[in-house]
Amino acid sequence: MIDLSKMQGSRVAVMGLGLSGMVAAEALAASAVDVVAWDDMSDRCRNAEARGIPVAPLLQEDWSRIDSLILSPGIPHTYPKPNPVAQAARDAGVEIVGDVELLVRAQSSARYIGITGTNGKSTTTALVAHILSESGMRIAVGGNLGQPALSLEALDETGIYVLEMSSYQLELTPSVAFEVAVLLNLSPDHLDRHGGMDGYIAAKYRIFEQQKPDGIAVVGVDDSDSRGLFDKLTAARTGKVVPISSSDPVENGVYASGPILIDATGDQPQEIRSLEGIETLPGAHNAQNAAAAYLVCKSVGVPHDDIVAAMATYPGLPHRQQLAAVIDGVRYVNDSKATNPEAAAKALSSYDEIYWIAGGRAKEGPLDVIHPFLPHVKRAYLIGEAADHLAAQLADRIDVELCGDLALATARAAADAAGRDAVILLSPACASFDQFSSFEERGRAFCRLAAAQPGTLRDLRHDGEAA
Ligand code: UMA
Repeated sequence: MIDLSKMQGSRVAVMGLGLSGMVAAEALAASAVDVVAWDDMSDRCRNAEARGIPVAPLLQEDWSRIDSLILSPGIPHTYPKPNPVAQAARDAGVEIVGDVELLVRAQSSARYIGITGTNGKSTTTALVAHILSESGMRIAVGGNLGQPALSLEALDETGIYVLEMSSYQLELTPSVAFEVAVLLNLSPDHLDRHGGMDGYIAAKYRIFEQQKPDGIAVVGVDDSDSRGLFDKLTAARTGKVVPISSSDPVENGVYASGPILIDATGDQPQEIRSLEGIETLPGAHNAQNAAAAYLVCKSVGVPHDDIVAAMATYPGLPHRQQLAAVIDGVRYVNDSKATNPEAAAKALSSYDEIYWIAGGRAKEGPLDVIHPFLPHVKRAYLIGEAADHLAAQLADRIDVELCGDLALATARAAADAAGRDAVILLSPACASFDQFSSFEERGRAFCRLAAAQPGTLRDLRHDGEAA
């Protein structure tokens, strides 16, 4: 846990006692900072009190006595409308920051790598962390990935924080100067929180805003919004802005030609390696993730050969195209993290013969991003609130079956795929909250259902494939 004793003498309010807020409140209390915390869920307040954290309704506080509000990333402070506590802080001129900002202020001599983008940021963050630690560097990895920033180990100038940064967190981290900052891609997501696409892009742009002149910006150029941001950044600064692409050659950048990664940052384009056979990095989108990870690791001094070797041993992340089970040759792939159509399209592009389980609570994003990959789909098994809506959009293109829940969908897909060289893919293109508490719970349920299907289960532990 990070020592925040530099903040002693100030009075700090913490709003939101979920994963990140609870750790922030604990770190402040443990550092003898005058802290007061609140959550609108009473059990979270009770939990905090049991841990020795002072709890009180923040709306009743005297805001003239408070120096900072530490706001959880999931709590709105602008759109669709500010949470009343955030509004009270703003009215009183109190700064509103997040837990990552406190980390950066406390560990000011450490090095920072930041990774954002609509899709692929968790994989890229985990891949960078894997390569850096395999090469012997001292690192700590977290942020939006799940490990709250203030629960990480304290690092000095010999260590690197590798942080996945959401648009929410970027808005609450005004002073971070990333040595290397990555923006992978942009597609509509969280638009309600940013007042539309322009606000979302502006939040993502913040990852570059405090970079020093020698900071490196790595930017995906495969979608028009990211390309626009690349052009803006190139025009706005003298530092290095390096493009990456999963599909087209880019000058002075890194790109993929099929599964082969190519480094074109030098005089002559050089082959880095092929990603073929690395089961934890399937599909063109992972080529973009690997291109970004290569550039990040090269920029902080990891030798080329070490990067190439470590990519092959990347263990993968649960719920992101995770190979959950193989039964009589049929592969069950858990991609529960694909909560929007854009993310599901990436998984659908990665396999040839797919029995696709989709549905849940519908999110933003047009379904037509999926259309190019529907020829890979033998049949779709639709679940949850969005099932009828998805069926209406897909039925004239592919075979669909309304299954209601995940158990029936998995059983129906297993029966249809039996005896084929096929993938049963849970890539829902929807949020999980209609039937599960989180995408993780949905993914775990799918893994259990997969392993329970009839047939001979291959032991993945000996392959190192399952997370
Ligand atoms: N709350 C209130 N009043 C409100 C709204 C919320 O009191 O009006 C309380 C809730 O009761 C809850 C807390 O605030 O206790 C919510 O906190 P939070 O939603 O910010 O969630 P945390 O548990 O702190 O998790 C956060 C990130 N969550 C979000 O950004 C929504 C996690 O990212 C992150 O892993 C974690 O910090 C550790 O850094 C998750 C996420 O969904 C994975 N991120 C979004 C995404 O990836 O798309 C951005």
